Amino acid sequence: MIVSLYPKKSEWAALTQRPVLEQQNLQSTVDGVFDAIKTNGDQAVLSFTERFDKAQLSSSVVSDQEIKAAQQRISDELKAAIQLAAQNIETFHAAQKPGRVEVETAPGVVCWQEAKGIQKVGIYIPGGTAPLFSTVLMLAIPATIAGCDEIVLCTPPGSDGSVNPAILFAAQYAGVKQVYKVGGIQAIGAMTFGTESIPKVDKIFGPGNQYVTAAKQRAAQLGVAIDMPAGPSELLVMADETAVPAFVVSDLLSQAEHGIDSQVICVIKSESQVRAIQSELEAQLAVLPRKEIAQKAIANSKIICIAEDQDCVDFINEYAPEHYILCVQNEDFYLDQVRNAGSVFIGNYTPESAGDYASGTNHTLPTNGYAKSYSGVNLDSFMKKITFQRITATGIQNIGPAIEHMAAAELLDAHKNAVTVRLDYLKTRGE
Ligand code: HSO
Ligand code: ZN
Repeated sequence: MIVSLYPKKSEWAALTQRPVLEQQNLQSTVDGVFDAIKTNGDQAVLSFTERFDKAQLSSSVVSDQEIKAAQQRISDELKAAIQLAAQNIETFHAAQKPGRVEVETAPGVVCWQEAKGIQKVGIYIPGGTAPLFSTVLMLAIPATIAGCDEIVLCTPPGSDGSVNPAILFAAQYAGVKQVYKVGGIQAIGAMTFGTESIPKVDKIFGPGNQYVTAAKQRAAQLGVAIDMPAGPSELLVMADETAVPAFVVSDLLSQAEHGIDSQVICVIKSESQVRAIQSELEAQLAVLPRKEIAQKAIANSKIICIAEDQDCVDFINEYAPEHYILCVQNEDFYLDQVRNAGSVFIGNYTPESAGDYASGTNHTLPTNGYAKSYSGVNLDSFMKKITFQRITATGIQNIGPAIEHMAAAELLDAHKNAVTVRLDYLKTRGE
């Protein structure tokens, strides 16, 4: 890890930067795949699956038999763990249900707002080095609670054409009825245009590599909503002397093992903590199965020593971490001042893994500084709010003249007239 001792504020901009990945021009690849899917539907999808995932399939649909077979391939312990996690996720997201808001803003003018589930949502679950079946729960459970009519799940098959059984189990457990073996750009393209077998959706959720992210961006331009711009996982730990170094390091590594482009930051109050963290890091890294990956991420990662609490807080808000672990004595001060973070984990016994799997909060969170302006996925992400209004004769008499004046000032006479005809009508009836 890079160590930075008491950096000047002028150095913060560089310290809050994320590792920059070589960006190839992905957009032309995305366009090629999208065009083919738009014209040739399933046939194009299957041929891309053969080309990119090396799987020869006659259909992308995951059959009921495959889902049943998956149940048998998972241990009872894992099933029970998934069920516990699912319950907590369900409890926390169900509590987020918004109520109806109704107000009589002026006599005779009643306005109200109701939240409705987005009709069709798409969930993308990547394959790759770790099959993240926990993400199935994080996306499908809130979608169900929100009242989405259709949940479409796409995930890439292995070269033998099979899908990870835990992904299938989690999908089935969370109530997903449509699962397709399709990954990468072709999955996003299929959910954007719809094919003979894969439905077009209204909003696409889920993480993915650079190709998937570029495809989601193109989908957004084509009118399909997306959850947020996704990037590599990151974690910032704020630790004073009350933090246990072994815990701090275990958390740093838990995010570092996601990918070589992950980044972890440890902010400490005193340079006397550096040694303990570094030696703990060496010891824990040495025995980590995903050491190769974590090591590369750790090379991009930083220990930053900042003496004053206010400066620590300002730095953290500037970095805007996806995950923020707070392990300090004066936690109230820090909690009071938090402005930019995806999800906050407080105290020695709150590892970030808890939020990744089973405490109940969502793990789909804004990365790359987007925590300054985006929320993580939550129940609201699967809903839209519709406003309603009903205005009585008295109501239009109350607010009508103001509307007429404003419309005239905007030079929009037809707008004004829509009020005038009604007010005149009421006048002729003596009301
Ligand atoms: N930490 C990841 C989510 C995850 N971790 C899934 C393990 N499984 C999101 O930043
Ligand atoms: Zn994680």
